Amino acid sequence: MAGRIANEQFRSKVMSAADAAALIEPGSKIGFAGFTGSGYPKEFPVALAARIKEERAKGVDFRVDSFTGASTAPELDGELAGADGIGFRTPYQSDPVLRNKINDGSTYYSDIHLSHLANQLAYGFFGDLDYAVIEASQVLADGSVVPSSSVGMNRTYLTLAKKIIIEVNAWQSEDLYGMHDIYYDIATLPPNRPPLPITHPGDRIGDKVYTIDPSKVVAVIETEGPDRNSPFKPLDEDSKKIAGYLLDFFDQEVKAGRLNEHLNPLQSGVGNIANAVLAGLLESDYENMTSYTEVIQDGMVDLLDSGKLTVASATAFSLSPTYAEKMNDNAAEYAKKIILRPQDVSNHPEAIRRMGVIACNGMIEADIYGNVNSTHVMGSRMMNGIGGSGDFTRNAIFSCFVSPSTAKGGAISAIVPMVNHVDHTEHDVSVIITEQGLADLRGLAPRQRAKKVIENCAHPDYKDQLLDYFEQAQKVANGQHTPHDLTKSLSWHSKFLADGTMKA
Ligand code: 0RQ
Repeated sequence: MAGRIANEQFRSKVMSAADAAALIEPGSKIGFAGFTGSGYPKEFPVALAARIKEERAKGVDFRVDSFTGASTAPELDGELAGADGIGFRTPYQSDPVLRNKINDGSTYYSDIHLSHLANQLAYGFFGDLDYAVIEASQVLADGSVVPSSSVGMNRTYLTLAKKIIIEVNAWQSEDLYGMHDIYYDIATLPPNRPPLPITHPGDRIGDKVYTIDPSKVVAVIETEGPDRNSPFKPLDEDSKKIAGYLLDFFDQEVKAGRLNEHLNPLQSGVGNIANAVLAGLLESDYENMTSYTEVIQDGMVDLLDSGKLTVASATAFSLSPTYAEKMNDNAAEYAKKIILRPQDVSNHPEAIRRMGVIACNGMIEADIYGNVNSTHVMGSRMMNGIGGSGDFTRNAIFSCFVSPSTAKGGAISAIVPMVNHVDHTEHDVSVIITEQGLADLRGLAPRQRAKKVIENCAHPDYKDQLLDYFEQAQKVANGQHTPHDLTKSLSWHSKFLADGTMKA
């Protein structure tokens, strides 16, 4: 392990996770590394959760404010939430224990676009950051810090925090060195920020390492735990159908001359449908594709291996355990084709708009007019968060949303009269796809969209009910642009809460 910490000043700070956790004061604001289950600190949060429980047993109300890159893992969000230790949390999360704390009201959660957080922290909207707790794959002799399997918010946390704690994880490959691209000029606040000089997903514009102030380092912890990602489910028929419709849509766009035969850089969300789309691309005739996205999942690694994808830019891995091992074993090779960037660069609207990225993300529900809800269940309950979906959706050349047409065994329709929460407005959504079909909403007015969404995307069990609503809305609305019956527009959700089904 000595080889992983080549700098004497850092080596002199090596201590146990419990000793490092003892440094933290109640109410501290901590910026943690971690993005979609990769590159998060493995031991410090567990030790901090243990300390919080001990202090609480003595009557001390001990909570911290937790900032991350995006979702993390049971050792971080799960442990700290389980100890009732998180007072405030931002941005994206997906841990079931934390989700419960947010929904029972014991943790405040602020759901921020992933590309916005660095700016907002720098402006001081969240107060001063006390600690950065970051995972590294090694510390070089000159004191520069080599990132591990995610970059996320780390550059910002290391720069803004008063004190730094580093976990150096020997499970992460040393060959990750060279894969990262840490761009610092973006931290220059407007109006003096220079243009983002990315014109191709493969462009490298920054450093391979984090440069930090060594006097801020108060603890270094040696770890060797793996990233905790779950395996993908085998591809089901609905996911394959949805992927098929999307690929047909790409073919249509190529024929129409709006895309060339390499497609534009692809952004693909997380989850099984996104993985099915990537598997579909592997079988397709498309060659020399590129990706400008947020996370690299298994399907993207397969595309890189096949040579069909030439380069992938992201901020983190979101790999199954088998693929994470494969990445570690071959990191030097993959570093030639994969670039991991800070999330304010991977998700930057300027680059997404300039390169005409094609965005494809999951949704909870869409309404007949094309508004999309990615985050809320029945109006009030948080699922995960908006993540990077908004960064990509508004700025992409085409923004696609995918979902099965029903949830909870058919008791919920994913196509509703009015979404119970809006994350992506009708102005930003180009295409909606369910296993029933694809609705291309481009160039259509709201009432034209409604017919297409109901006809092409709704489940047969809900089609008549939606048509009835649409007809009734046109009769009673106070205008015919986006007709709604305000006494009924959210009645499907309240019916589900009362009766356990949206079916009339
Ligand atoms: O819940 O597991 O309890 O049954 O939502 O649904 O169908 O498995 O879909 O895993 O792709 O997630 C929008 C949540 C979809 C995700 C969302 C319930 C359903 C199930 C999951 P159960 P599925 P997915 C880049 C892009 C926002 C962030 C984003 C997401 C659970 O895609 O978080 O896009 N997106 N980031 O039963 C009630 C409905 C429902 C519903 C599904 N209409 N009502 N519950 N569910 N539809 C990546 C990052 O930013 C990191």
